[in-house]
Amino acid sequence: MQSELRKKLLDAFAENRDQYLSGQHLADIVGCSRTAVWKHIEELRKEGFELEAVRRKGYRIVKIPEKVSQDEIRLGLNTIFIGQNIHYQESVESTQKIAHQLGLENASEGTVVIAEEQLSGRGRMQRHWHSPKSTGVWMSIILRPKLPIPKAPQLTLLTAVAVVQAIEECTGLTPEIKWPNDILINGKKVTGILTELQAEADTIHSVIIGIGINVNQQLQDFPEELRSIATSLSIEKGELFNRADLIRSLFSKLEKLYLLYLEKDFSPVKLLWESYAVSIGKMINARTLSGNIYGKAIGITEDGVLLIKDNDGKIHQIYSADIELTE
Ligand code: BTX
Repeated sequence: MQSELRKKLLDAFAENRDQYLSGQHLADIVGCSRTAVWKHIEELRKEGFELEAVRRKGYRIVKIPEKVSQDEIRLGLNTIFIGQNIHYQESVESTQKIAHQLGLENASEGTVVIAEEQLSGRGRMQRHWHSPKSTGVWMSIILRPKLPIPKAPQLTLLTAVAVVQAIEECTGLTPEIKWPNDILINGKKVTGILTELQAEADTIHSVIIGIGINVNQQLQDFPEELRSIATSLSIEKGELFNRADLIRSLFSKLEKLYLLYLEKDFSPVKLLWESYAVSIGKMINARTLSGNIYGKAIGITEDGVLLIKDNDGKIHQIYSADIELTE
């Protein structure tokens, strides 16, 4: 209830960004007393919002804190379910871990866990994901599609498309996707996606999609070993970006694509994915658990499996691998 009121209040400020809204007007919109409005405004101030109060005019939002808590993200969020329920913490081991727990506790679809920093952020195969404080987007989203397990990798590709679209919208940069889950700008990794499942028998109970986006880091913020392979939106564009804007855009793109996918299956998403994919048509080396495969990446299947044609003309189906472009 409290959080419903807060959402209405923030929506009112978002819709009237540069205007003063009187206490009475806000109370009417939100459906509470003027004293309750005042209390919420005090709480927003404690969270770092700067709200100007002018006699006979009312309140106006002057500055939004550079944080990615529930309130900053909700300011102008236009989704139906993704991001409507946000678990925010300053510092966590890994947002994936918390999302898994919430997944088991029947958290609603679209619930998001988000943190300013991760102390043990993880990538695929238990690799480490560098997640320094307040410079990137470190979050996990819970989806509950009614799908058979083999279709789950499609959601990784779908998420990659949503991330690329959100980055395009917020920065004007156009990243490329390297199968299956790397998002690159100028050949360097700007985002990683980790899709994990909670399944019973052969049905998906929930899909936990972990997304790590490097936003405002500068080169020296990366450890030495990542400097030649990683980048951030700020390094590429030479400006700082508001992370909450990027997150809202991502939620909106992801929700649209996900609903399209549930209605029309993978084909429309596959087309979009292919339009951003850097690896298709190139000679690549795929390091899989059962060995290296070298050849031309000729496309992905309807299931999101990568097809490589080797020098003998044999076509290999790759379900999971690290890909290296060799040209
Ligand atoms: P991945 O296995 O494809 O990539 C991991 C590799 O990427 C590392 O071994 C390292 O070489 C490199 N790397 C580590 N940190 C960074 C970084 N910040 N930027 C660029 N390259 C890096 C990719 O796995 C999946 C990453 C998902 C991360 C999200 S963050 C929120 C959620 N919580 C969590 O613990 N993981 C996910």
